[in-house]
Amino acid sequence: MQSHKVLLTAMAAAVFVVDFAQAATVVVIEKDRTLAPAHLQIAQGDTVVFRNEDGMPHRLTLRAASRTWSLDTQRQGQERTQDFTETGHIDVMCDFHPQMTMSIDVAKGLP
Ligand SMILES: [Cu+2]
Repeated sequence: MQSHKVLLTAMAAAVFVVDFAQAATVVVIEKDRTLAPAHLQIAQGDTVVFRNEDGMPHRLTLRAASRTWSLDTQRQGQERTQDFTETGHIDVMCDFHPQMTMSIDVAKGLP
């Protein structure tokens, strides 16, 4: 009985470690021609889901120091998922609505 209890404790500790190291997923909402939040601080390896809750299509372009790329056009209700594996600052803008901007800072992840 005692060894059973020790095993369960070890398993609980292992689950905690996995949870702690797991990358986070953050949702950015596109609504009323606005990206919210306007600024995001995430860690290396995190994922951002851009969700169009607007009544019009949007297409996001992301500019990092090393590259610029665009996500596929999003119609109402559609999502685009982006993983961020490199640290640094990224400016996000909608190609159709240039006033629609936000920024993301990717910090170094936990070792
Ligand atoms: Cu747009």
